[in-house]
Amino acid sequence: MFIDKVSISLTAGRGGDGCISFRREKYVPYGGPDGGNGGKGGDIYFEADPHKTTLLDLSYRPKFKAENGQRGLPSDKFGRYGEDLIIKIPLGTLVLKNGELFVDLKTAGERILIVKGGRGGRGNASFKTGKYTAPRIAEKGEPGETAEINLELRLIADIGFVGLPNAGKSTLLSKISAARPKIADYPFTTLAPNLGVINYNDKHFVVADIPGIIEGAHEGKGLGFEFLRHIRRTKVLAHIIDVSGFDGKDPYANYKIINNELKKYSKYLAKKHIIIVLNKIDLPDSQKHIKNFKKHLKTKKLFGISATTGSGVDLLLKEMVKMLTKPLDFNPEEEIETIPVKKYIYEPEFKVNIKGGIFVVTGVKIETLTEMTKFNEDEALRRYQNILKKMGLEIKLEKMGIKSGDIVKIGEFEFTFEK
Ligand SMILES: Nc1nc2c(ncn2[C@@H]2O[C@H](COP(=O)(O)OP(=O)(O)OP(=O)(O)O)[C@@H](O)[C@H]2O)c(=O)[nH]1
Ligand SMILES: [Mg+2]
Repeated sequence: MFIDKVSISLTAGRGGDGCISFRREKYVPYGGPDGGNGGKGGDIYFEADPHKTTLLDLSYRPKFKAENGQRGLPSDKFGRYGEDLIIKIPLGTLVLKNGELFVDLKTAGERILIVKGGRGGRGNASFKTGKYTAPRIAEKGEPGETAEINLELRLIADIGFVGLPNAGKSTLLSKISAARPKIADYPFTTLAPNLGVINYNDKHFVVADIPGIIEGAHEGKGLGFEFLRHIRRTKVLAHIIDVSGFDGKDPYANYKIINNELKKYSKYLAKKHIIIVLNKIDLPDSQKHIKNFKKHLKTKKLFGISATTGSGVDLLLKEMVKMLTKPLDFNPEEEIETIPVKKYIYEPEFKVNIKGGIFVVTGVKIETLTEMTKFNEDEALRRYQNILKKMGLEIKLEKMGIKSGDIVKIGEFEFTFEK
């Protein structure tokens, strides 16, 4: 099965907690602090794998989590790092992170950090200062970053085949490459894109054969526009037209139908180099239709071929190579219009909203600090309060009219406010 769109959620590993411990040595009455830091949580990466052609396996597993870091240990031992997780995705996959375009993986083996593992909490050894020689304080590990990811595959090909169903697109692909797509005498034989590699006179290029489109595709008729995104990166389109006249329709009318649909899909498709291929010239009525076609399109080069017998195919391949070297007046890679533009929004360190009498505080920094504090330890609590004070939370709450006994909520934690 071919799957080209999936949503998954990622959670990087949480950092390990810091350790509180004091050295115990023979004949030394009070050893110094020796609690080690927790290990960092595992990161999650995406890697572009040229051997993958579908997102199918990811659609079975919507949630991924990297390993947590381990807690710090006495004798200044650091906790072990959580293992990173590397998820392989097909070349040509657009990665949207929390709704915004994050990266477009186009190079084989390219590896990108998507969510970062949490920092390990500091152990009490690292809180030691000159006047503070025996700290009983350690941090909890930082939570791993999380993200909602949408993946959208856009195959990487140089030439795209377009045309009505049954025009002979898959037959042509099988003639010029080692690909063996399904071919049959009824429309919509091809239900998912096929890729084929072509070697011609020491030139290599990739062709994408996509399902046929029909009149009204822009309104969702037939298979609609679903697969056209796979030819958006291509430089050249080969428009395959059946000139046997078998469907009772005039091939030139069919040509105009497809052109019209392509324009409705994107103004860029019509700006690519287009090769017009008149197929099935081995069939008796074809010459009549070709003549008619030429009358309408005097200025354009036309390539008459038979995908079955192979006649005319060599000239067509030559033209394909020529068109691939000809520059386009736009970059097809820049044509990714449907993707929302990244917005940079200034965010204050924290925000306070009153909800049902509760003072709800939000903000990444303040929530992370809260997550990492061990509230059952006096020193940790004191440090936490000091930092909040420095950030100006107390002043802000007082301005908003907080009174002793009111409830303050930060992340998952709730406190009773006391002056
Ligand atoms: N006589 C003749 N028949 C052809 C030629 N090319 C393709 N056909 C036949 O036309 C039919 C449709 O061919 P396909 O290659 O499946 O057409 P397609 O464009 O891929 O069709 P969809 O996948 O439905 O979009 C098959 O029965 C082919 O054998 C040709 O050059 N000559
Ligand atoms: Mg086909």
